[in-house]
Amino acid sequence: MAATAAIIFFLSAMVLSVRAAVVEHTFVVSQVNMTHLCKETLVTVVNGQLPGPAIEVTEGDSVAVLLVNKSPYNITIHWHGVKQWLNCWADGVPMVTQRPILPNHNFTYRFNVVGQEGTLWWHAHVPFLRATLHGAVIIRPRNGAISYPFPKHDMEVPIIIGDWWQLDLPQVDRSMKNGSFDFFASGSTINGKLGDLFNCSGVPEVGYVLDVVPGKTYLLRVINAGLFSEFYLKIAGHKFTVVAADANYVSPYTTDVIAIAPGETVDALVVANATPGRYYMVALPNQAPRPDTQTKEFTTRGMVQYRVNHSSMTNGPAALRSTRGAKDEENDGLSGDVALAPQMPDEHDTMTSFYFHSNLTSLHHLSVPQQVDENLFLVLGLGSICRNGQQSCKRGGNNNESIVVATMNSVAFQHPTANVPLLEAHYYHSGLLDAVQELPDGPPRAFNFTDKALIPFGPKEMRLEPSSKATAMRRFQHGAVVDIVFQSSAILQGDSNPMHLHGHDMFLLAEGLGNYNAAKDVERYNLVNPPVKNTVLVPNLGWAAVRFVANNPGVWFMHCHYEFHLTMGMAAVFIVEDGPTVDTFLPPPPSNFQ
Ligand SMILES: *[C@@H]1O[C@H](CO)[C@@H](O)[C@H](O)[C@H]1NC(C)=O
Ligand SMILES: *[C@@H]1O[C@H](CO)[C@@H](O)[C@H](O)[C@H]1NC(C)=O
Ligand SMILES: *[C@@H]1O[C@H](CO)[C@@H](O)[C@H](O)[C@H]1NC(C)=O
Ligand SMILES: *[C@@H]1O[C@H](CO)[C@@H](O)[C@H](O)[C@H]1NC(C)=O
Ligand SMILES: *[C@@H]1O[C@H](CO)[C@@H](O)[C@H](O)[C@H]1NC(C)=O
Ligand SMILES: *[C@@H]1O[C@H](CO)[C@@H](O)[C@H](O)[C@H]1NC(C)=O
Ligand SMILES: *[C@@H]1O[C@H](CO)[C@@H](O)[C@H](O)[C@H]1NC(C)=O
Ligand SMILES: *[C@@H]1O[C@H](CO)[C@@H](O)[C@H](O)[C@H]1NC(C)=O
Ligand SMILES: *[C@@H]1O[C@H](CO)[C@@H](O)[C@H](O)[C@H]1NC(C)=O
Ligand SMILES: [Cu+2]
Repeated sequence: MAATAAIIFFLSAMVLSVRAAVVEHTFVVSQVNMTHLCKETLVTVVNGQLPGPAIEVTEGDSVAVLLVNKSPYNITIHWHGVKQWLNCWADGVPMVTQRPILPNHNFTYRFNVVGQEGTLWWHAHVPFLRATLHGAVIIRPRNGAISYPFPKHDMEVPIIIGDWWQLDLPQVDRSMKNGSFDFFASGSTINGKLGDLFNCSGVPEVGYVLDVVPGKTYLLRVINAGLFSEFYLKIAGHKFTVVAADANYVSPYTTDVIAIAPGETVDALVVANATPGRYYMVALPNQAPRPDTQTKEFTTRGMVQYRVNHSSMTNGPAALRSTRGAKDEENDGLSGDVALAPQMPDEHDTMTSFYFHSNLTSLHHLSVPQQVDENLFLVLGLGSICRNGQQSCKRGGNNNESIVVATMNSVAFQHPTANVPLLEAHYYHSGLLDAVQELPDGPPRAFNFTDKALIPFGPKEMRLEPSSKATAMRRFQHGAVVDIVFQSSAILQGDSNPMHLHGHDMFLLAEGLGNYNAAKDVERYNLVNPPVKNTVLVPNLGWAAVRFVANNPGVWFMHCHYEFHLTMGMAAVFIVEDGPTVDTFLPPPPSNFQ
């Protein structure tokens, strides 16, 4: 009894101390030279690291990050998936929620992490610079290991999939906004390392190595920080048990492949139960098949390496700690062995991703609101606008007269150009937002959204190209229940679209291939245990239906997490009005706002 009481006392003391915790970081953004593929490249990073530092918190903690900008660029940091309850000011979208942090200036982000557990991440919300400005946000339950709703794990490992770019990224952004698109990364990475599928002058690149101890269980916190691609992740000889996605628990789902789109996170357990040896961990980008334009994409790989259990070696924390970099003297006997490679899906296999995503369900039954207040049908695709504000022009890829843009319901987002951030204009009722265009409820015209004949330039798609450009917004009453059907279309391309909503999670009610058809698809909605996501992958030539409750007052960005789509305009702003009570009102800006 006494012992139990002591333990309970100890736990509650721990909870109390945990509740009070403020996790502090200083992020110095600067440019450093890094050399890969025999080429020195100037990259913008936090604290000299790529990926940047992980923020590790316990649910309920507060976070304070002092951002010191020693780069030549305007910077903001977005805490991707963090709900920012009544704290839209800290959401980090330039000119939407805050003025950017100018070179040689600094700013402190303060926010609480409440009601979320699992893996999220942070990244610059500056076009393309997030390629090198990102890191993990790890949220552990308050009561430690006993609170995880899945078998105990021995070790946690972030697995961040990314790209290696050798281009001037802000210039890539400007070019894409001006209608040219031939820009590609030079490689893919796992935890910043390209791996031995890349070499220059015959010298292979260093790869990420995860040292494992036989019999131990590893929780992989997988993040796709890439700009352009969905990825398939596999480890030869091992299975994953997916336990969470976007910091929401899912029913344990055993699979040998993880499919992950930019902006998504997946937590998966891996048991080191194979014959001790070396196993490749491979990340393969996938893309829609022809007639879609094929982009230059790269597979990357790292290694899972078993430690031999010599009697002289301890099996304790020291062995568990080292997960980075091969320590060959402790791996004797294995380094010469041939490593096993996994059989990867085809790069054009989009079904494996569709099945992975549509098989996820929430771990628990949820109370999904049944009464819907607002319905949006958002058709995602490309289009074009005339150069220099002309009324009519040649379409069909005529780069001299028109610019190809990415749209929702044929509106491309005009990134705000006023000198007051939208959130500030909203908060002070400045009138700036009165004149802005509303995001339309549906597309301007109906067509066969997923007709593959629309992909190549031609008379059929050309009729559908004309689009407009506006800082499109949508207002929601506080507490409104909103249904959105996202429909990927085939205009000029048949890409999938990872749609990300700031400040709210979404119930993913259903998804399907082809054109959404309310008459039969509403019946398929999962209102019992739908997965809860901040980023919903809308399948290529298919649709996804989501529901969310607009209860977090503020001005929230909603956009595709493919960087080229975002830059080209696949974005909008959701304004959630204040509610009637104190705890439903957006408080005034923090004191460190200009
Ligand atoms: C990067 O390398 C270039 C060329 O070697 C050099 O001129 C520049 O000063 C370096 N920049 C930094 C930040 O180290
Ligand atoms: C940085 O932001 C300031 C103020 O918003 C703006 O005047 C300036 O043009 C921006 N600079 C760049 C390089 O975008
Ligand atoms: C942050 O900016 C303030 C005001 O410009 C300055 O006083 C302070 O020294 C800066 N801090 C750092 C760490 O750069
Ligand atoms: C280096 O890369 C080239 C081209 O991808 C490939 O053909 C070659 O086998 C690689 N060499 C090594 C040693 O990995
Ligand atoms: C490794 O060795 C330790 C002590 O030498 C032993 O307790 C442990 O069970 C061994 N582990 C495995 C997986 O063989
Ligand atoms: C996932 O869903 C698809 C389609 O419903 C099904 O055919 C497949 O077997 C499922 N895969 C797993 C691993 O459950
Ligand atoms: C655009 O203009 C350039 C130079 O005038 C010309 O060479 C090119 O053919 C034009 N492109 C198209 C698609 O009309
Ligand atoms: C934008 O594209 C047009 C047509 O290709 C080109 O003439 C113009 O120089 C470009 N402008 C910029 C700023 O790149
Ligand atoms: C739409 O296009 C697809 C693919 O080209 C075709 O299979 C389908 O029958 C079309 N649907 C309608 C309603 O025309
Ligand atoms: Cu998109």
